[in-house]
Amino acid sequence: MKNILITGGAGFIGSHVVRLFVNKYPNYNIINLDVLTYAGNLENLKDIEDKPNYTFVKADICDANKIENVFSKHNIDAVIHLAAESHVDRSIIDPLSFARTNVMGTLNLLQAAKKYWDNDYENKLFYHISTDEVYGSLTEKGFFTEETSYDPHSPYSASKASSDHFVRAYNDTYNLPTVISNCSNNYGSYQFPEKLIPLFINNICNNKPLPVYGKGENIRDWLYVNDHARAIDLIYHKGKLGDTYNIGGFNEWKNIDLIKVLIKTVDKLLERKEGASDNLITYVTDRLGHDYRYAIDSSKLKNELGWEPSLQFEEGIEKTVKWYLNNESWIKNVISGDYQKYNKKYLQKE
Ligand code: NAD
Ligand code: TDX
Repeated sequence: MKNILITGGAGFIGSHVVRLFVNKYPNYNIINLDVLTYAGNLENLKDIEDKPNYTFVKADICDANKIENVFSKHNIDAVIHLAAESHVDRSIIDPLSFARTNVMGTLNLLQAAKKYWDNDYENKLFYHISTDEVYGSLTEKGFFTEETSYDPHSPYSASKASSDHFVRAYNDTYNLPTVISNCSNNYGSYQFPEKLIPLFINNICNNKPLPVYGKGENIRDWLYVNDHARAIDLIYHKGKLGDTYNIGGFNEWKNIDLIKVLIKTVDKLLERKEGASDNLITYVTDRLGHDYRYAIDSSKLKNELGWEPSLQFEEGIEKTVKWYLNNESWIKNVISGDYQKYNKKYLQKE
């Protein structure tokens, strides 16, 4: 049995990674460590919570003593680190909590791994999950490769860049076996409805305004969350120690064009007249320091490890919209805050 600590497993991407590992690898013990911030929802993992190879631990990655205890109690062999404050708009309002969790929290985990593994690094791995935003912003041309210099602009991306640097420093300085991946924007089920896609799907359903920042001309590169989880599985098992892998779908969309696809898809599935929701588009003040364009070159991951996205965007978006329409109670619980009751109920059961 291998004991893998996955941090942030109650969040959007983490829940997909936990589910994939628990179901695919019955010989791995998956320890999901999450402090359950506003973004952590144990309901996301309802279908696997009773599996024998799954354990949930409520803990803050900034609590060094607790993290050390978790390493020794569960005899941790590997870490897949996703826990983070992840929303750019929140980082503009409250940069300090991003530094605390994303920088200090990551450092705590690195320290615990270094101390607990104590130079016996055979079959050990610290896998850090990061973002394409660390590379900054592109103009019309070019892509982020693994060699692109870091140039973060928001407090969120600056904190993620800092955590990436610390992970590399532990590899360079102490030989800690690490690997990093930097992924583009994810979409899919269980995403907290503060991010563009779930927020807008919900607003279209409920005839609420769609707040488009600036002129809606910023460009993002979108990847289906299950394809990110598949890439993490592959990099965890086959990635070269000390290396970085970019993950992206070569799938760039101008925000306003993506929003039109969302409107069309929701209206079609709700059997509304074509164009019925177009008037919901509302241009609002731009995000401060809004990065213009992200675009990932993921050819290293394709050429070295054979990964490719499994879904075309139109198919992924339709699946995603259908999921939110079929899981109205999930989204209602998240918006009303009632999902916290599920978290409490689950913790009482523990
Ligand atoms: P999310 O906000 O949905 O989930 C984050 C999870 O981390 C939550 O469950 C939260 O409770 C937990 N958490 C936060 N602070 C914690 C702390 N101090 N201790 C323990 N747990 C804590 O985020 P996400 O979108 O799933 O992103 C996961 C990771 O992937 C992040 O590191 C993010 O930077 C990275 N990433 C996200 C995207 C994206 O498009 N969402 C793209 C690339 C990379
Ligand atoms: O209400 C909105 N209106 C709007 O125009 C929101 C929430 C967003 N936007 C724009 C801003 C961005 O250009 O849509 C684009 C996408 O916004 P977000 O969903 O907030 O994502 P982004 O800022 O691109 O960051 C995401 O991708 C990289 C994740 O939140 C990060 O965690 C990840 O690292």
